[in-house]
Amino acid sequence: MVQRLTISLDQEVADAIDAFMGRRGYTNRSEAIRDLVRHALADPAVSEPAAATSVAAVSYVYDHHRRQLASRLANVQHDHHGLVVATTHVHLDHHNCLEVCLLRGDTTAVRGFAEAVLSERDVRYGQLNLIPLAGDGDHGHGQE
Ligand code: NI
Repeated sequence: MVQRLTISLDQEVADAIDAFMGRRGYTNRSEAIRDLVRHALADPAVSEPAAATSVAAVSYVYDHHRRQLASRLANVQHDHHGLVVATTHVHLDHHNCLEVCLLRGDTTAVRGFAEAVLSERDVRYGQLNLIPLAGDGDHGHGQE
């Protein structure tokens, strides 16, 4: 069964959808929006109720030669040392580094960390994968 919904969008959002359609070769707006919504709903950070604590992976690529970006990103991590469980750094080529930070802690703090890192100019392909933890982070590995 198909349901028809009428939605209102800002011009900016409508333009972004059209640009997305162009890049991916969609000819049908409904189809493009349906796929975007499906994708968003598959993200537990979107579809599950907000939890007080979360685990997350923040991944991004940056050019370590740019404006002391490497040391600024390291500073962000040190400022949130209680939140950062581990960081993996891969030297992709002469300029580019891929970093993945694994976080665990207060959901608001996790989002704040991701925003601080991903809003840095010259940080590219930034992505936050956030997994809410049920029951305050204790999902009971058996009875302890
Ligand atoms: Ni590197």
